[in-house]
Amino acid sequence: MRYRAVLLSALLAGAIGVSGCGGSAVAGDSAEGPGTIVVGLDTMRFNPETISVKAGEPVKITFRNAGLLIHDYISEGADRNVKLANVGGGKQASGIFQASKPGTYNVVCIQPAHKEAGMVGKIVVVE
Ligand SMILES: [Cu+2]
Repeated sequence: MRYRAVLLSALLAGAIGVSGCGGSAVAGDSAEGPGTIVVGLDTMRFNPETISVKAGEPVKITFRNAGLLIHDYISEGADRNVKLANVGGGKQASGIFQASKPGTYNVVCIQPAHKEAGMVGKIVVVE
C-alpha cells in the first residue's frame, strides 16, 4: 500500500511539473513486500543493526549508504539472500530477502576489515 502511495505521489508530482530529479526510482523495482530501509555508516555499523521479517514473505530491503566508504549488505543462509555489494557512499541499492525458516540470519559487509570492525547485522525471521 505504501509503495502504491509513493508511486502515486511521484506520478502526481510529475504531472504538475514539480518533479525535482529526473528518472523514476521505482520503475523496475519489485513491488514485493512492504520494504525496509537499512542505513550503512562509516562507523562500521548498520542502522538498524537488526531487522525483523516474516517467514516465507519476500521483503524488499533497501540499503542506503550514508557514509563515504563503499559498503555491502549481504545476507547469508536464506532462501533468497540480499546481495547488495559495493554500494558507494551516498548511494543505495535494493534487493529481495526471503526465508521460509524462522531464525536469525547474519548480514555482513565484506569490504576489507569492515566485518572485523563490527559491520555485521541480523535479519530475524519470525513465524
Ligand atoms: Cu562496510
